[in-house]
Amino acid sequence: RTGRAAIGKGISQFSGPVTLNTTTLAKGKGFELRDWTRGRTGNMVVNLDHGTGDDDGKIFTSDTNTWGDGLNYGGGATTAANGETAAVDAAYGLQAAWDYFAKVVGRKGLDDKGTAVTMRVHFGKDYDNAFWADACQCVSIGDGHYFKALASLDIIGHELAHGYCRATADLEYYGESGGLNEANSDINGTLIEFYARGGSGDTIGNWGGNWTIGEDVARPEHPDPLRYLYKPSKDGASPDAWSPDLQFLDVHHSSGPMNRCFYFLSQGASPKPSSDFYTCSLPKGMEGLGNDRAGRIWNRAVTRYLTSGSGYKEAREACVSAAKDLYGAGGPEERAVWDAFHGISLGP
Ligand code: ASN
Ligand code: ZN
Repeated sequence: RTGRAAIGKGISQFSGPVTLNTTTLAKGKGFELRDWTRGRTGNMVVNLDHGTGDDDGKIFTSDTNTWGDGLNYGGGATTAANGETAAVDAAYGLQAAWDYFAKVVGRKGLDDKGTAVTMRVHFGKDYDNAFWADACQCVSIGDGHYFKALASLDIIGHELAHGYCRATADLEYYGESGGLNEANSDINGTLIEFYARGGSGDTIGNWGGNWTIGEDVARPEHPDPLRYLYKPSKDGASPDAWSPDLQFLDVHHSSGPMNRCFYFLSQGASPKPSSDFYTCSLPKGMEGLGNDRAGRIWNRAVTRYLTSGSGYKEAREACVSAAKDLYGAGGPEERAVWDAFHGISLGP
């Protein structure tokens, strides 16, 4: 181990001023973006400097332990601090996800063994995506072109949740299991955003969590989020309910019904249509459990019951079992699981 744990200050693009756990190097050598308080060998943020492939990148360093300027990186850094901004969001997002998994899901890192994770920023040129890779236990983040830098809390949470899924249910990335894999990432990405920002979820695009994915990285010329958990069909391609055709869709669309089911489980549904766009209606209506209970049920399903070939029907059984384990059979939690799945046309 090199250096000692230190506390730095960052100005992020998507979360304002943040505190970062960093490292003090030997005397006079400055600081680096390595977090010895999370990850057995220290979680790191590295600069790919537009590289791709297997490039390890260079860990971010600083003389002052102050990082970033909060401004979007527009295909080239305006200043050294501007080049650090995506690194600040990446470090902060990883901290938030790590703490969420510890406190809410009861896990030591993504694999429950505390294996360190690396965030790789400035991946490629104008790259409009971010992705998880198991081999390096790392997330790669593009600077974006159509989008802003792909470093918002929900997107980082989404990608890290792919690593968590790989270490647990390992849902195969096609057909219904692929839709559940994507939904697990959208659900946990959203829960991580709420964990870090708070809020009840009834504001869109404001400070505070929300039930959309990618709203922060959308540019004003085309401000739509990538996905809508509360009403997936708003993206023009995802279904709101389960059907046998689901298995043929792209996994980022077959995730829709599970996303909506989770929204119902947490936030409930009104029996009558409402003018509040976040309030979904179902003929029966239902009470929601809130993020804590809904998240525990979902994540117990993922860690204990779902397997690589599971589909939607297995997801319902898994969530019922998880609710019974955690809260007892026949209670409001088990009831809410049945109602939420009924809300996506799956079961009584
Ligand atoms: N950002 C995408 C995702 O995590 C990358 C991919 O297609 N795997 O779903
Ligand atoms: Zn994904």
